[in-house]
Amino acid sequence: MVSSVSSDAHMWNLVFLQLLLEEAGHEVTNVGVCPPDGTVMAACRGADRPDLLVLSTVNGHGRLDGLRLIRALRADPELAALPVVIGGKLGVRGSGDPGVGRQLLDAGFDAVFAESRGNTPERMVADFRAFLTTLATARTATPPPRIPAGAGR
Ligand code: B12
Repeated sequence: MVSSVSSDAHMWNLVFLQLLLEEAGHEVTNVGVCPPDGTVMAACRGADRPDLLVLSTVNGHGRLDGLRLIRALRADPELAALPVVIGGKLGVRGSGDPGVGRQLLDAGFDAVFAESRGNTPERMVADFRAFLTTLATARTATPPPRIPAGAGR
C-alpha cells in the first residue's frame, strides 16, 4: 500500500512508487494525497491489511506527519507489527535534516529513505528495492504456524 501523509498534496511521487512496486510484481493500493491519519489506518485494517505500508512525502513536513502517524500505528494493537517505511524529502530544507532518519526509526519505522545531498533518489530507490527483497526473504523464511498435536483429527 502506498500513501502520502496528511499535509502533503504532491502526487507524482506516489504514482512513481506505485509503478515501481507494480513493475516488481506487487499489487498496490494507492491511498492518495493528504489522507488524514485515520484514513491511512482504516485502509490498513482487516481483510485489506497490506504486507507493507509505504509512506511518501516531499513537502518538507514528513518528519512531523510521519512521527505522528507511526506513533498512532504502533500504539494500535492491530497495526503495531505492520511493516511501515517512509521516504522522500522529509525535511523543510530539501537536502535533508541530519538526525531525521534516526528519529523516525526510533519512533517505529522499519526503514527510512530520506533524500539528501549524499542520498540521491536513485540511491534511495536502490536501497528500497533491497529492502523489499529482504522483507520478502524474511516472510518466506518464517516457519508456518505450528499445528497443535491432535488438531484436525
Ligand atoms: C509539482 C510540485 C508541486 C505541485 C504538486 C502537484 C501534484 N498534484 O502533485 C503543487 C503546486 C501542488 C506543489 C505544492 C507545494 N510544494 Co511542491 N513541488 C513540486 C515539484 C516542482 C515537483 C514534484 C514532483 O512531482 N516530482 C516528481 C516525483 C516523481 O519525484 P519526487 O517527488 O522528487 O520524488 C522522488 C524522490 O523523492 C523519491 N521518493 C519520494 N518518496 C519516496 C518514498 C520512498 C519510500 C522512496 C524509496 C523514494 C521516494 O522518489 C521519487 C523519484 O525519484 C517539486 C520540485 C522538484 N523539482 O522536485 C516541488 C517541491 C516538492 N514542492 C515544495 C514545496 C515547498 C511546496 C509547497 C509547500 C509550496 C507552498 N509554499 O505552497 C506546496 C505544498 C503543498 C502541500 N500541501 O503539500 C518543495 C519541498 C521542499 C522541501 N521538502 O524541503 C519542492 C522540493 C520545491 C522546492 N525546491 O522548494 N508542489
